Formats: sequence, C-alpha cells, structure tokens
Amino acid sequence: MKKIIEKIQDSKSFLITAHMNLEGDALGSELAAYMLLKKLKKNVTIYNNDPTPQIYKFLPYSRVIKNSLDNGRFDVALVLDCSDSSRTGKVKDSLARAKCIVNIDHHTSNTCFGDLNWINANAGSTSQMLYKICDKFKIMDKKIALCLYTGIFTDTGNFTYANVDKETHRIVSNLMKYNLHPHRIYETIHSRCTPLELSFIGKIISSLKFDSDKRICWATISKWKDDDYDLTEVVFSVMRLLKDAEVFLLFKRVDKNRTRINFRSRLRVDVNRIAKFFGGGGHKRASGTTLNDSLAVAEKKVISFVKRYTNGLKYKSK
Ligand SMILES: [Mn+2]
Repeated sequence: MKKIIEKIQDSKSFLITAHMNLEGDALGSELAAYMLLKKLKKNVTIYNNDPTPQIYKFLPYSRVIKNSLDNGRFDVALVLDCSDSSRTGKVKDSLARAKCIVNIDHHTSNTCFGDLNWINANAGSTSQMLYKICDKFKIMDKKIALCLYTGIFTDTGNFTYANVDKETHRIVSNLMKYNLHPHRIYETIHSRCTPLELSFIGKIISSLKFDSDKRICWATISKWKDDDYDLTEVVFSVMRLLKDAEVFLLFKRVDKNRTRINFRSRLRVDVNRIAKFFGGGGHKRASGTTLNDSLAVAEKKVISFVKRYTNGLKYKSK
C-alpha cells in the first residue's frame, strides 16, 4: 500500500477500471478512487467494458464513466476488484499502454498482473481496501463514504457473508459519520423487482435441485436475462435458507454451447478451487466460471465434480 501511495503522489494521469459485469464493489471502489484522485488534482478517466447498471447510477459521478476511449496514454492504470487483466475486457488494450499498472483486489485467484499489486484475500471487498488509502490521504467526505459503503454492503451480501469481520464494521462505523442512510441505499439497490421478475425468481426457486444429502443445491436457467436487475444474489439468498446446505450453484445458459456457472459456499468448501478446476476463479465463498458446454452437459460435469469434491467433508451432525 505504501508503494501505491507513493505512485499516486508521483503520477499525473490515471485510468481507472474494474472487472466486466459491474457490481457494487467494482463501481464503489472505482468512484471512490476517482474522487480521491480528483481531490489530489490528478487527470482521471474511468473506462469500463460494460455500461453501468441502472441500479448503481445513484452513485456520485457515475455519469463520468466511459465505455469507449480514444488512444489515451496514462501514467497509471488503476485496476480494481479484478482478478485477472483479461477480466477488464476491451479495456485491456489501454492497460498495455499505461506506464504502470496498479492492481488492488481481494480475490484469492488474483494473478498479480500489475507492476504494483496489493492483494488482500481477507478483505471483504475492494472498497474496504480503498477506504484505507482514502484514510491515509485524509480526504473522506460524504460522497466517497457513500461509494465505499455501497461496495462494502453489496460485496458482503448486506453484511451477512463469512467475509464480514470487526474490521468491516469498524470501517462502516467510520463511514456512518458522514450521515449515510443505509435503509435508503438498501431500498435503492434491492427493492426494484418488477412483478415479472418476481415470477421469474419464483420459477427458478420452484425448480431447485438437490443432492441426496441436501448439502448441494442448484438451479439451471435456460432463459437468463442479463438486464439491470441482477437476480443472481436474490436466488442465492433464497438457497441459503436451506438448513445445513453447503454449496450453491447457478447454471445459466449463455448460448447453445456456453454456460455461465456461479458458485457459493457457506462455511467449509473452497469454491475458488472448484471454479479454478473449471478454468474460472474468485473467492473461497463466491466464484464463477464459463464453460464451452451446453447447459445439460455443464450441469452433469460440474455437479458430479462437486459431489466428489465435497464427499467426505466432516459435516456437523445434527
Ligand atoms: Mn469485490
């Protein structure tokens, strides 16, 4: 972190980016970094592969984010919440033109692709890491606090995941000094389903599948609509209600021969290792991959692997 702070002080122009399929932590940490650098009188551009989802447009300065870029050159490319440079999508070309790549992330699977790498797999979010940098520069204000809070809040599943610790709450209690309204942030992000979306969630839930021990729970979705509202976490939050279940999976059909798979685990299973086996990655308790297989083939392959992988796990007897 010290080297990164020096790099920030010594550089003039910055490109900020994050992983594809933007969510709260990626956007929260990007916008907090943007405001920090602006306060330090730097030239800053945020450039992402994907457009900002509607639910996150309430974040300050979200309108400055670009989805295309002329051949700009930057002193520093600041890559946030991104385990691998290829996950920045089309932004990767611009990274190659930066004099220095700074990589700040909390994914266990991070490939350390930067010239400077600050990876903390124990941090619940990248926003939590960004808080420490903002704290060093003593530039915290209400807008930065709102962005960091949103990143921490969403990446911890509203403070319910195993990545929450006293550090998370210490930071949040400091952010709360800036007069944030957690209930309003919650409503803005989560209370947005249309009746049609609710019915869709109902359909997914009613077709859940389980292994014989009811330790693994999964759903296959042939018509996944990747629109504003990300239903992934909603479906997982319902799956998590299942007593003693450990591994949760979502199989989404991308096209005839491509399937996206999201993994979650409760306490014991390292789903980063499972995703890695299938060419993906992420965190111990949340990861993902995409297979060049049909939905049915991917389901068969992955579920039989997960069954074998979790077989022999010492489950707490009831
Ligand atoms: Mn994150």
